[in-house]
Amino acid sequence: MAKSIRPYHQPAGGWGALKSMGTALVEQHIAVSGMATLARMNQPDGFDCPGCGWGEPKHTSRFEYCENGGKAVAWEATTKRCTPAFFSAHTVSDLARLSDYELEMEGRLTHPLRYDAASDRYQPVSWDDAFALVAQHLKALPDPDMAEFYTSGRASNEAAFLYQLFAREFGTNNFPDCSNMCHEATSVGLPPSIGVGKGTVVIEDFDRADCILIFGQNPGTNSPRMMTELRNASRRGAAILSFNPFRERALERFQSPQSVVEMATLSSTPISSRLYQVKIGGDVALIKGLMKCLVEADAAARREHRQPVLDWNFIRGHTAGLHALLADLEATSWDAIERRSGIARADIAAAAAVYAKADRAILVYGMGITQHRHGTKNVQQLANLALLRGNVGREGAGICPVRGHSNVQGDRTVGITEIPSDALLDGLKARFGFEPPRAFGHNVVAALQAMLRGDVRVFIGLGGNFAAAIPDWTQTQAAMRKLDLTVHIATKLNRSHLVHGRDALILPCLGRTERDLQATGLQAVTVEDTMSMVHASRGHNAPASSDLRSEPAIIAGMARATLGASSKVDWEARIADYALIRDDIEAVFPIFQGFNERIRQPGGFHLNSLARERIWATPTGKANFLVCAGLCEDDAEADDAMLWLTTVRSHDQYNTTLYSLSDRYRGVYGQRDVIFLNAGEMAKRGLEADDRVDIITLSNDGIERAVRGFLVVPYAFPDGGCAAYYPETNPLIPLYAHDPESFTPASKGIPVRLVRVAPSRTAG
Ligand SMILES: Nc1nc2c(c(=O)[nH]1)N[C@H]1C(S)=C(S)[C@@H](COP(=O)(O)OP(=O)(O)OC[C@H]3O[C@@H](n4cnc5c(=O)[nH]c(N)nc54)[C@H](O)[C@@H]3O)O[C@H]1N2
Ligand SMILES: Nc1nc2c(c(=O)[nH]1)N[C@H]1C(S)=C(S)[C@@H](COP(=O)(O)OP(=O)(O)OC[C@H]3O[C@@H](n4cnc5c(=O)[nH]c(N)nc54)[C@H](O)[C@@H]3O)O[C@H]1N2
Ligand SMILES: [Mo]
Repeated sequence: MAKSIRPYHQPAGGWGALKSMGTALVEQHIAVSGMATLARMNQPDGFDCPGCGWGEPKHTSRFEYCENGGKAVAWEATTKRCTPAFFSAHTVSDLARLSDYELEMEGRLTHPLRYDAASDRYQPVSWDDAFALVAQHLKALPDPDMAEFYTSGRASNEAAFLYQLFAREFGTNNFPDCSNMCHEATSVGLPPSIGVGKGTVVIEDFDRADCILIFGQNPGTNSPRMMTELRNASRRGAAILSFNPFRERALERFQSPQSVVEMATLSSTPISSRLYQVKIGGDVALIKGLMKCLVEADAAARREHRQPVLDWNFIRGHTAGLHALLADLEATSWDAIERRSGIARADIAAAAAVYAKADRAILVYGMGITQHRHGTKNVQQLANLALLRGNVGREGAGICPVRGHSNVQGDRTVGITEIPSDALLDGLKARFGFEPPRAFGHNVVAALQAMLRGDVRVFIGLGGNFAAAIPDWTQTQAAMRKLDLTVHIATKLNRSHLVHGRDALILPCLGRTERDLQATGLQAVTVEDTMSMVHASRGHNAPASSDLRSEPAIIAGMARATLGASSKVDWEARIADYALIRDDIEAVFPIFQGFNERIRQPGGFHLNSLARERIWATPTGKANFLVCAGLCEDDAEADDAMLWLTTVRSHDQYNTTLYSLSDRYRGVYGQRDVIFLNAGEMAKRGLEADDRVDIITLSNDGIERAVRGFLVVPYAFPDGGCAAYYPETNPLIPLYAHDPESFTPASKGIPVRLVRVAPSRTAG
């Protein structure tokens, strides 16, 4: 697609979405078979969409998929193959010059590969030799904590459980996880507040809510199936308010590809009643402003003997800490709130009035909230806002963190965590009879810090694209190259396979759309969505190559080779029949009681969340209002030229996977090296549309971090901020720029300055 910038004026969704999905199928050479595959997606007997973690309404509708789910399936079900012949034709240094887009467009990996330093090529290796190499390196470590076991959130519950079992029997709790870069602020922030680290709503709650607040989340792109709920809510007359620096198109107007009428008449549904363009990092200020309005309105209502605005029955019966919160709100000036949030007091008051009027409200949020140095504080202030009106543990109301990967939540539930509870470790010990390590392990930031210190020798990645997803590439990728062994269990070639250790393996696995045949027959796996619904997933496609193995089988192969005969786990039996793994999960985690039985119910089953029942598993036994001092100005240097940079996803990418170089809803075509900022900020810097700039981090450790030659795109964006795409801007994110509580990298709040590139450099 030719490079251009053309503002988009259509509603989101609609014919553009169908056309784009069709193009994705054709590009992967699967137009006809692709449609058959899609028909099985999210159906009772089919596979779970490998795209996002949004829930499905009971798996009933005939075509329960969306544009981007369709692209995720096309990406996996492609007929293109990346074979040993391809690797023998290219050195790894050559491959490193290809773009991320080109690497993945080579298609599905077909054969296990081992890096050969003499020829600088990946060469075929047998599965047994690959497992033996893993074992050799792991057994050579003086300390099991010198290995890192990374997980990306597509792994099934069965694969994730076996993976943590292997690593813990081997002797470490080092589980850096994609979730550490994603919703960790939720996992850390919500438990002290409401007693669970997950959301409290189920999908049916969206049918009953009067009001939906959406903070820092872009559903039209990243969880398009959520648009069905939002569209229905909007048509019922529910108020939808969005708080986002971008005017995301799908938050304004949506044409449902599943509505015959909208598609035929080219009509569409307005989504947000109002969109508030909050400044980058201004959410704590905004939320404190909203709470201040509620408290003021409540005082006025009580003076005038009208119905109170705060839910006093709930507050008195179920919460602790209100007085400290009130004192903090009192001490926060409107001046400071307006300055930091970028939203006028009158506008905040209008939003608060809508929220105050709603009997049942859902508070939705995404990466705009979690990926900040104050991500945990953001999450907790948002919970305060919900608690003030008793919007937790009631039908049609609740807190809804929208998870990313399709099973990232399940992976955590079944034990992928670097900070295991005693209950988890005791459960493993009781079931398997080995002594699991008790010391806490590494999250992503800690793993990278350990690599930089030289304290890590082996990295194993269960899916994902670690080297591209992490911050601070120049430093962190250099550290990865010094490892003794890197192992990637993957479906497609990506950057991480090229940023390799001295020894390196690529182990190709089955995808979710494919048949998984083991000794006792075809296997199903299970996943948990963002609403805590657990259900089975069965692939129907023929595997991309006869040399692929399933993720559980690869993990078992590594485990058997490493732990040998002394292992307490019968790995073969579990691979022959995954139902045995589910029995293990049930034995270790009592909430999975009746697991194998319950996944036979169509639509699966719900993992109970105590907060939904207003049982508060917190130290006070109550839901806690938690105070954060100030407005989270973070520690940016006072610098006039400074802008906050937020790194976001385009409409045509899945994390580090690029489906194309365009971003339809933001009007960007054929390119990704662009930076969005507003006319005022451009004028201040003497910039014009089409200028190119270097983006330079205001680092406080003396290391220069820059990306070069980005095209300036004027955009109605709040003052003081700019936006660019992830992962191209990951070199700008210092490893130290993370939330000190959850260790989430601050991908949505990096202080930068811009330097105009001399036209002579642009000309060529
Ligand atoms: N098609 C597709 N689907 C996906 C993914 C994908 O890449 N492609 N990724 C998956 C994964 S792993 C995840 S975690 C989710 C991510 O889904 P989202 O949470 O939607 O992630 P982002 O696009 O990174 O950013 C979300 C929004 O935050 C806004 N934002 C940026 N900074 C701020 C801020 O300071 N305050 C506020 N209030 N808003 C801000 C951005 O403008 C953007 O609209 O989607 C999942 N689904
Ligand atoms: N600057 C910045 N950085 C970010 C973010 C941001 O918003 N801004 N977002 C962060 C977030 S929210 C996340 S979740 C991480 C994502 O980090 P990761 O989860 O590590 O990255 P992905 O891009 O999702 O991984 C894509 C790769 O997964 C492999 N894969 C796909 N399907 C399968 C499968 O079924 N099995 C196996 N084994 N492999 C498979 C393919 O080889 C593919 O190349 O990035 C984080 N990094
Ligand atoms: Mo994510």
